[in-house]
Amino acid sequence: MTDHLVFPQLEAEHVKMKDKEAVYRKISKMIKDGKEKLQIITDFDRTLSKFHHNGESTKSSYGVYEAISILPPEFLEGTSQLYKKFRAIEDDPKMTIADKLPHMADWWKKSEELYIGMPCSEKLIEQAVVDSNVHLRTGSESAFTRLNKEKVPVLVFSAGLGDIVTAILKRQNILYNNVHVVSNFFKIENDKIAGFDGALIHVYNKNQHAIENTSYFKDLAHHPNIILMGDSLGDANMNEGVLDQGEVLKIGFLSIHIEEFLPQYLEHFDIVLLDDQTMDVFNALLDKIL
Ligand code: MG7
Ligand code: MG
Repeated sequence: MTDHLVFPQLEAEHVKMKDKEAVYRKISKMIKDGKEKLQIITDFDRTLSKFHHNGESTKSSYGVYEAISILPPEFLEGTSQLYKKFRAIEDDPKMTIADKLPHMADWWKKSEELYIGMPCSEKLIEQAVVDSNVHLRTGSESAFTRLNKEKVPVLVFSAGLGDIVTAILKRQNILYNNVHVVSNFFKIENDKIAGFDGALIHVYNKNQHAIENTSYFKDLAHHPNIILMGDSLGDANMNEGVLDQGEVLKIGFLSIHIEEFLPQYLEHFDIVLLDDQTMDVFNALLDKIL
């Protein structure tokens, strides 16, 4: 029964739940089923990475590439104008997902047009990651190390730049072989970006893409229990491609326009963490399940 389960981390003031009973019930079942039945699906930008660090907002994987100093001014000017226009829409608490969707598709498409022809090599990406100083949430590394040790599959599902995401995970020494990255990877020809491999993943089509990419989930049919983590409302559906789902526990990180967004986040996520730049709740869950 759920009343035996003690979870001080869930009782903290910044932890919000629409249905606490249901959360405790799901966790109890996940503990009972154990690590063999578990898989993790997580977003990257502002989920595995921090939303802010020392008062500054953390660069997204796109932002890491755009900080490369040798890029032509037209590219920097173009991407920065797109960012100004579209980031405001992405973060607008008054617009619905349906209102935002065409704008986000537009942003990713216009951005791709600017990226085509830009330089790219493994060395350039590595250097960009070193220079960018992206901070992962406190406890991300230790969580990944434990998940690897216990052989729990982890899907990093990102609408950002796959080459950058992969390079960051590699640099942090957490690109273990239980970690799989689904994202926008560059098509590279003669050290130049020729476009992206496959259809673009943006913030609000992660559900469709999950379904299209079923070979990953097919192999994981024996891992029906899912802990999902994201910072965008669009992340809440990343589990849609999973066949035969068991318990699904969704954790949402909310760090801006908190009051305005909270009701929507409570509808989409089981647990909402307000301005929490750590993986403490996730690690506490792993303490119990692994
Ligand atoms: N994001 C999405 N796009 C861009 C872009 O072209 N430039 C920059 N700097 N950021 C971008 O992981 C997805 C996140 O990446 C950002 C097309 C969005 O804010 C999105 O949440
Ligand atoms: Mg994100």
